[in-house]
Order: sequence, then C-alpha cells, then structure tokens
Amino acid sequence: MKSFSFKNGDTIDAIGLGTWKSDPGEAGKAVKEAIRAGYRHIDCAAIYGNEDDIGRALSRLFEDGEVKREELFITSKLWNSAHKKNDVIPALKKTLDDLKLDYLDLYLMHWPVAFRPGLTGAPKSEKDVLPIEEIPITETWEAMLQAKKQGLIKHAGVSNFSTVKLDELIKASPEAPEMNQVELHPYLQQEKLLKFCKSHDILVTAYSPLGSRDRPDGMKAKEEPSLLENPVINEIADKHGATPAQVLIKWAVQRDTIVIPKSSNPDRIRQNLESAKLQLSEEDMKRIRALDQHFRYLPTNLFRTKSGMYENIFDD
Ligand code: NDP
Ligand code: 1BO
Repeated sequence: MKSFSFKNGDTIDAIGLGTWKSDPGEAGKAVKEAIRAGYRHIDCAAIYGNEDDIGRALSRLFEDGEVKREELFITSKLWNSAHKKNDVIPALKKTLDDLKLDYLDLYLMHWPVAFRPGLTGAPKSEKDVLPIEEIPITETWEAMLQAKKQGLIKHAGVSNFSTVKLDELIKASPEAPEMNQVELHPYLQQEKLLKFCKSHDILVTAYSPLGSRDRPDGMKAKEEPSLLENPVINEIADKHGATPAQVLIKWAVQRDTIVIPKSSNPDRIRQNLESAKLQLSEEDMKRIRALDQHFRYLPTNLFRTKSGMYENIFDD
C-alpha cells in the first residue's frame, strides 16, 4: 500500500475507510471488516454520530489482538459548534472518549465555519451560525496546536479550506496545517489547490471520491453527473478488468492524494482496497484529466444563512 509521509516521518496509508453516513450499528461492523481486509487508516468525525460505535469495534479488535493501536491511523474532526478556544480540547476529549483512544493520529478542523457554541444538531435559525470573525479560524487553530503539544493528537490539519483560507492561516500561525481534506474526484480536480498544498508541504485527502451517492437528498443537485456511470471511467475499468470505483480510487492515489472511499458493504470495502493493485496508464490519466467540470457534490452554500453568510465557502 502506498503511503505518504508527514514532516516528522509518520506515515498515512493512501487508502482509508470513510465513515460518514455509516449508521451507528453498521459503522463498527464496517471498521472491523475494513481492518480485517487490511485497511489501517480510518476517517471519522464527531458529527457523523457513530464514533462510539467505531470505538467499541476498535476496542474489541485491540482486545482480541487482531490489530494494535499503533498500527492504525485514526483521523477525526472538530465540529463547527466547538470552534471557541476553550471548547476545542473538550470536544476532542469527547471524540477520544467515544473512540476509546488515548490519542488521534490526525485532528482536522471540519469546516471554516462557526456555529453557536454548544449547538447540537443542525442550525435552526440565523443566530445559530456566527460570522467567522466572531471566532476567528486562528483562535480555533491555536487550540488545536495546544492539543498537539499535549499529545492528544499527533498531527493537526483542516478540511474544506480554499487556497485563500489556507494562505491566511499559514501567514497568521506558527505552524501550518499538515493536511487539507477536500472534495476531489474527476469532476472536481482542484489542480490549483493541489499545487498550493504541495508547495506548502500540506498533504491532501480526497473525500467523496465515488460521488457520495448516499448523501441526503437535500444535499443533492437536481441533475447531478454520476461518476460511477461515467462512460470513460467504465471503459478504463473494463480495459483493466476492474470496477469503476477502483479506477476512481486509483486515479486519486496516482495523483498523490490520499483517498477515503466510504462503504459499509463488506465486498465493496474489500474491492475498494484492492484498487491499490491497479495501475492506470498515462493515457488513462490523460483521459480522466479531461473529465474535470468543476462540479461539487457537496453544495458550496451548505451553511448559507438567510442573510447571505457563508454564501460560498470555497472562495478561491
Ligand atoms: P463516497 O464518494 O465515498 O461514496 C460513498 C457511496 O459509494 C456509498 O453510497 C457507498 O455505498 C458507495 N460505494 C462504496 N464503494 C463502492 C463501490 N466499490 N462500488 C459502488 N459503490 C460504492 O462518499 P462520501 O461522501 O461518503 O466520502 C467518503 C468519505 O469522505 C466520507 O465517508 C467521510 O469519511 C469523508 N468526507 C469528509 C467530508 C469533509 O467535510 N471533510 C465531506 C464528505 C466526506 P455502500 O456503503 O453501500 O458501499
Ligand atoms: C456536513 C457534511 C459533513 C461531511 O463530512
């Protein structure tokens, strides 16, 4: 399995398991299946509501000697309602408690968006969403770096950050994020962002690599293009005796990004990991490069308020 290195020499496997939308009850099973199949990298988040279930599965695997904690790379994410400096470490400790871990390998600021501290669930009124100036990103970031100093996390990063927001954060902080997790797939190739991250030694993780078709309907555009049914992806898959999902996953890895396909189906969990064996040719990569259409599966205005706040999070 290809892996990527942080500046201190720690590594992260190129293919990890996504866990958004894996219901409590199925998330733990998916994580067990994945680890038994050979995954060593799991992507979690407090807002996914399944960290407790995943924690129980991990504890069981450790107790039964199937895997050791230090063999795994576990990521989680700080939710938008815990951005205040005094809320960050308590939120992280809740995640650690749920996952039943002493430390995280990577902690990400989930979105450059601030909600009313203490808000549980989705914002219900305008007052639940705060202008970012009220709790600046730098305040949240400083608290995340404190968590790193305390040994609660090994690496700190961000998610859904544009080049503009990364640049602001880098200029204002003693330490740059080590990771940016963003939506990336053939319809949204983000060349400019990748180049920016590479030049600042920021690793990139590709989310929704298969088109996130199990998203809630409210997050879907009326007529969105399907990645898994794209004719070019299917032709390349047929040529290699692979599946379209495997082509999409391997494309991400061959572009030097980390990728975290979500599945709660045992066969697809294995199939996705097996994409590591596939080798796409230069011609395949060239054909896929031509598919870019700047299309986002996650709406740009996911957190927009009536007054127009957070109209477009991706401001680059
Ligand atoms: P994906 O693009 O990974 O797609 C998941 C969907 O693809 C599910 O419906 C899944 O179904 C299906 N699927 C999985 N494997 C295959 C396969 N081999 N063939 C056909 N269908 C398949 O979507 P996500 O949006 O979940 O993204 C992946 C992960 O990225 C998330 O789970 C989360 O961990 C992370 N993420 C992070 C975000 C952020 O803001 N930082 C935002 C979005 C995602 P089934 O489960 O039935 O197999
Ligand atoms: C609001 C969607 C978050 C997925 O990571």
